[in-house]
Amino acid sequence: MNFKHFLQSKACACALAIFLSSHLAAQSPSAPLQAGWHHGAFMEIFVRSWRDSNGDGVGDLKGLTQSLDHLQDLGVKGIWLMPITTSADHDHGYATTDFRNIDPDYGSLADFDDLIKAAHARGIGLIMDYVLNHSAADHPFFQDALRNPSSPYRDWYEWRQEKPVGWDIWGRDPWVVTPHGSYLATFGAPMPDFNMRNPAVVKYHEDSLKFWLDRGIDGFRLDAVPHLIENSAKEWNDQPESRQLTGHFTRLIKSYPGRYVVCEATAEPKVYAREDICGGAFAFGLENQIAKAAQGQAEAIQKVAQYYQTAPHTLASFASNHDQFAGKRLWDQVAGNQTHYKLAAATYLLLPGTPFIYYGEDIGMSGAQGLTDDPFIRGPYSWAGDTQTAGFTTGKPYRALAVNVATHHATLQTQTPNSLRAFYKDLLTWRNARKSLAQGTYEHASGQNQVLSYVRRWGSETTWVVINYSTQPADLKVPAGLGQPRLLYAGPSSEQKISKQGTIPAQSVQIFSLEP
Ligand SMILES: [Ca+2]
Ligand SMILES: [Ca+2]
Repeated sequence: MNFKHFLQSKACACALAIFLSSHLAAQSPSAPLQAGWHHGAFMEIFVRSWRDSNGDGVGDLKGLTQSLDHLQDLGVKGIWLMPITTSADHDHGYATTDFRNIDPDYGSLADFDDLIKAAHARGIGLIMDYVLNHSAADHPFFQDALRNPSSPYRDWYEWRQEKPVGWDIWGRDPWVVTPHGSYLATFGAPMPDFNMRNPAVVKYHEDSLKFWLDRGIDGFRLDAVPHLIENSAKEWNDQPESRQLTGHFTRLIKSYPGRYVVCEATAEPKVYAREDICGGAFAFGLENQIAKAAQGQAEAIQKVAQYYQTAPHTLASFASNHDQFAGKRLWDQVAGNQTHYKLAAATYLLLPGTPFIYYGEDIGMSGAQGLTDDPFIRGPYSWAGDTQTAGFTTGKPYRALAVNVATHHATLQTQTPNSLRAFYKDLLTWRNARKSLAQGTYEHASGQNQVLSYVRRWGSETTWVVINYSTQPADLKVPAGLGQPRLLYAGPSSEQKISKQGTIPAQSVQIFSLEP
């Protein structure tokens, strides 16, 4: 009998029940989630483009809350929300104007509380972007510092009376000249860098993180952490002080039970995945190999096979994200080839590392019509085939819809056997069912002859994954001494049965249990 049944069966023990349930709620605000929940797949969601609940053409938190069943059905265990705090950019949200409030376009704090509760009820954890390095130039603190050199907030930012010389960050001078001195803006004039050596700024961020943790958020995606502290014109990227400070914030977040941190650290993700810095970091560099491997490129298949032999398993793998430097949407990377698309998905969903599926990737969504750069990959989610609204809004979508909205949308994808979404769902079902796939070892990895194969073990459970990227069948070579293979799954399509004993069909995925 579990605890819930005990309470239900003992009506006369209601006083005890009330005491225990309130006590438990106070002790562990993240109790609704299973331990290790963050080893399940996440979806990265850009709320502005996910679902509009009120017809203003802009996605919002209520729209997300109303569509959680769609995510639960897919099998995701976590959601990464791109910034939902009040911002000056009215788009991506990384130019924060209030670190402790919800962007009015997205709703209210009450909507946020409802979202957390509804997500937890479905076993889904929620992490949100938090931007440590900078605020918006429109933030009241910066505006005060800009206008008044004796402002108490002047030392919250990086001001110099004389503009420093010799700086070059990604081909640009990061110092912005004003009538009262120059300020540092690594990501451009609208986003001034905080002075992260100022204890008052660190305390402010600590209190802001606690503000969200106390509301029940399950963790954070920490933005641009190698840029927290700069030392000189030549020593600005990934300084030791930035690593130390990131570790400080991670420890604060993880002082709350069950919380998860994943960092954006593009140059050195393996370092930032260390427990003393972030614990989790996006596997930048691997994403470039995934689509290439899916298209059968032998060198990329070998690189994928080798990656987690040395990389920490706490890294977070992905095929694309909201930044164009990480590549176009997967659909555009593989030029709409659905076989390649499925092989790319299998490549990262079954490996170690926490998979982060970019919203729309589950339905084969393409880039947005007529747009370029980041907006191209941040279009409204295609809920239905309506070429005016995509089912995203009852009004006019704020941004152009996906090029392939008529053919690739959630309604059709959920109804169609062998759809891309059905394939994602199959693989997540196996990942969720087998702890060896979610958290196990990575052994016997091989990437020879366009076949990727490896073994994952957790306790007595052993899983063998084989992916054949070639257009020809390949021989199966069972790893010696690990038991007899029993086929659990063969795909991507149901037509792809094992052609004959001891071979794997062309361009297919097979998952085996290895048993004594
Ligand atoms: Ca709206
Ligand atoms: Ca900085």
